[in-house]
Amino acid sequence: MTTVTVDADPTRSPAVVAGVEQVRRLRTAVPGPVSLRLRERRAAAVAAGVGMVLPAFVERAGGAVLVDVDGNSLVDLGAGIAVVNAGHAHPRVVAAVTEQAEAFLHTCFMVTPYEGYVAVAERLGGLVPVDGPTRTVLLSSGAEAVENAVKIARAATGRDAVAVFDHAYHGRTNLTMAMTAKAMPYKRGFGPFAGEVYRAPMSYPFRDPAGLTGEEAAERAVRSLVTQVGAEELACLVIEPIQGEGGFVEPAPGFLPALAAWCRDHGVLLVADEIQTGFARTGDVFALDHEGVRADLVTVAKGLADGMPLAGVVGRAEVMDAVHAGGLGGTYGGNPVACAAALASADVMTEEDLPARAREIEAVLRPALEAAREHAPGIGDVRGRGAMLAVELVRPGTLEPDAAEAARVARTCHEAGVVVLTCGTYGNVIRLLPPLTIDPALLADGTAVLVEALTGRAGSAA
Ligand code: PLZ
Repeated sequence: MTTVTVDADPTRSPAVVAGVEQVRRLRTAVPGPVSLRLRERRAAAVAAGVGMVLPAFVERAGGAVLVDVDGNSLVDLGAGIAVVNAGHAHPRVVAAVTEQAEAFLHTCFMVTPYEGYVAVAERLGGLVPVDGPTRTVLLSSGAEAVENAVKIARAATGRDAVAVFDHAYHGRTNLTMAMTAKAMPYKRGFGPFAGEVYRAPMSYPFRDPAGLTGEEAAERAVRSLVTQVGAEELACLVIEPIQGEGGFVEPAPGFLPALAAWCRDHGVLLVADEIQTGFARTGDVFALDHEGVRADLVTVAKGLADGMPLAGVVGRAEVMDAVHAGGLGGTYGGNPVACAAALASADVMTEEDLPARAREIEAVLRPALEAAREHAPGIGDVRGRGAMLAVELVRPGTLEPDAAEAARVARTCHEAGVVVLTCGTYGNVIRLLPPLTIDPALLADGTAVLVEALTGRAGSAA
């Protein structure tokens, strides 16, 4: 079997993170024979409803490299869907997890508390785009955080209705399915859904009429909500500052500030779902920071704990504390091992200046994607911020989504050992979410593979 090792700078030995060389190396086809056997076992034992992007079974991971069971080293430009922002198995995070696991694994914070949970709440209070004193509840998944944000907003306002947006993704539980826009695969057959959810048009510059400003798009959204339900019925407006699963839709400048102002004027709580955008991903600690917007409540998960399951709602103290004692919680919420990971993650984010790393990634990736347009007329749009970038693929010269082309590009990358994800209401968006600590040579290599997949020609990264 041939071994292909790709190092953009062969004069230099590759960086090593958590014992894993930061190179792409293919020893077999991807997926290889051992993965294919595991895929058969998976099919016979795991529910068919659980999706799979790339059936290469992982044995080890470090930095931005996944090593599979066939010995292939894959470049990870997905970070487990924007989770391992500090990189796979960051030594600080692993050490914190190990130390806590040796001390104790669980008590249930609602039964007998521990300092880690409190420390995470303190830390989050200093990070989130919320004015004044904050309070935090910790949970285990993003969907659970969104559910709790709605509970809190209803309790604090005495109102029922929830505003969400076209293309929104907020989770797979019953309420969050209702809040999520896309039927397939998230909703079809799973209703009836929770009520009192109203959907407004999003600012989507690529698909909006040319010249529609963020303020005008916000007016359009508000008009729709007022027509459907009326401001006085709305407990909260829930929005991803840059939409994730829905297609990395970045609203026009001015959209979020205008919505925030309208919410403030009408007693509607602004809930920023920063589950995918949070923790340095977009080049700021949170995506709302970009325009200086402040929320009443922020939902966090994913990058919060770099791979340990941890989520939370952080919000203005008087809003959070409107809930009666015992009204919030869960057996595992704020698990001590996950809290230890979160504290180490926050240290890494600050000490390694991950927001700056995200901006550096953008400085490499965006020009490469823009340059690819010349040879890939199907690239309708290049968008996103920081290390959350995407290309939207269309039939050349139209707005007609080309999901088949997105699937082809993703498959080509996967076969070459580069993990990329697709997204979008129409399934026609290739999204890039590399670990923020990705080795520059590895990023250059992964970018070159992607550009070649998009254009059909070999090219350099920049
Ligand atoms: N809100 C903005 O991105 C999770 C979902 C993958 P959970 N996104 C990845 C899939 O197909 O299930 C997400 C998100 C935003 C909420 C969630 C939900 O977070 O931790 O998956 O529940």
